[in-house]
Amino acid sequence: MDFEQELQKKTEMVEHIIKEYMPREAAFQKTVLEAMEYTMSAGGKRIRPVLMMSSYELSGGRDKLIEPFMAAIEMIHTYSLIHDDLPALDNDDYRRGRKTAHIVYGEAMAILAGDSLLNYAYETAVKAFALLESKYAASGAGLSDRGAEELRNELSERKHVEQALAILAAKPGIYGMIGGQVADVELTGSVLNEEQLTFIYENKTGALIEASMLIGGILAGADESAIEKLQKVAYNIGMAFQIQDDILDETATFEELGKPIHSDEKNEKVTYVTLHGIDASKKEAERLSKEAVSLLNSFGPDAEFLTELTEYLIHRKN
Ligand code: GRG
Repeated sequence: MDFEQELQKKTEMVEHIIKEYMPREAAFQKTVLEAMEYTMSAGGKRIRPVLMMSSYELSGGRDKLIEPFMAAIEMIHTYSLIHDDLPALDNDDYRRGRKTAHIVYGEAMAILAGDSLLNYAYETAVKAFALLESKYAASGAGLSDRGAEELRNELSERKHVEQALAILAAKPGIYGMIGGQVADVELTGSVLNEEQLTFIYENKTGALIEASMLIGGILAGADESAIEKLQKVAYNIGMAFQIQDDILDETATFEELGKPIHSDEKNEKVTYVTLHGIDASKKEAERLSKEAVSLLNSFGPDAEFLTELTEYLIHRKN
C-alpha cells in the first residue's frame, strides 16, 4: 500500500462527503451559512473523519452509514476551532491559512457560526436513520414478508446508530472536549501538574479523536473487545497528537501551520513541551504512538493504513 496515496484518496472522499452534507438553503440566515462554509472549506487535515472511516473499515464496515457521522465530527471540530480563536479565548487572527471567522464576519456571527456547526452536526448525524430506512426499504418486501434475520439486522444497525449518536453527543461535551477546554481556560497562567495537563489533553483534544474511532467501530458492529482496543488506540493517538501540536507550535513556521506560531507562549499556556522540553516531548509522542501501533498490530494486516497514519501523525509538519 502506498500510504501517501491512500491518505490523499481518503481525504478527498472526506471532502466530497462534507460538501454533500453542508447546508445549502438559506433565507435571512444566509450570512451564518457563509461563515460556516468559510471555515469548513478552508481545508484542515480532516484527521477525525479519516480516523472514523478507517476504524469503520478496519471493523468490517462497508456502507454509507458512516458518512453523515464523518461530516458531523468535522463540523463539531470546526465549531471548536472557530470558538477557540475568538477574542475571549485565544484571540487568533489566522486559522487554516485564512483570516479567522470573527475577523471576517465579526464576533457575533462567528459565535453563531460555531453554534450552527455544532447543531447542524446532529441534524446531519441523524440522517443515518434515513439511510437505514432506505436500505431496508430497498431490500423489497413489506414488513409481514420480511425474514426474521433481516429484521434482526435492521434492529441491530439501528441500535448501533443510537450508540454512535450517544457518543457524538457526550464526547464534545462537559465530560469531554468542553470539560478539557474549561480546565485549560481556568488553569492558564498557573503551573500545571501532570494530572491537570493529562486531564486537559485527554479531553480537549483526545475526546473527539476517541469519538471518531469509537463511532467507526460501533457502526461497523465491532465486538466489545475490539471496541476496547480501538478506544486505547484512540487515547494514545489523541495524547500524541496534542504533544506534536505543542512541538509544532514551537518549531514550525506560520506558512506550515496556517496559523500563528508561539501561540501557547503568547497565551501563557503550560504545555507538555514547556514542562518537559522538546526532546522529552518527542520521546513521549513516540512512546504513545508505538503503544498504539502495537495494539493495532493485533488487528492483523487490515490495520496497515491506521498503523501508518498513527506514525505519520507524530511526524507531521502541520
Ligand atoms: C464554547 C466558547 C467555547 C469554546 C469551545 C471546545 C473549544 C472551544 C475548543 C477546544 C478545542 C481545541 C481547539 C482543541 C485543540 C485540539 C487541536 C490540536 C486542534 C487542531 O486540530 P487539527 O490539527 O486542525 O486537526 P485542522 O485545522 O487540521 O483541522
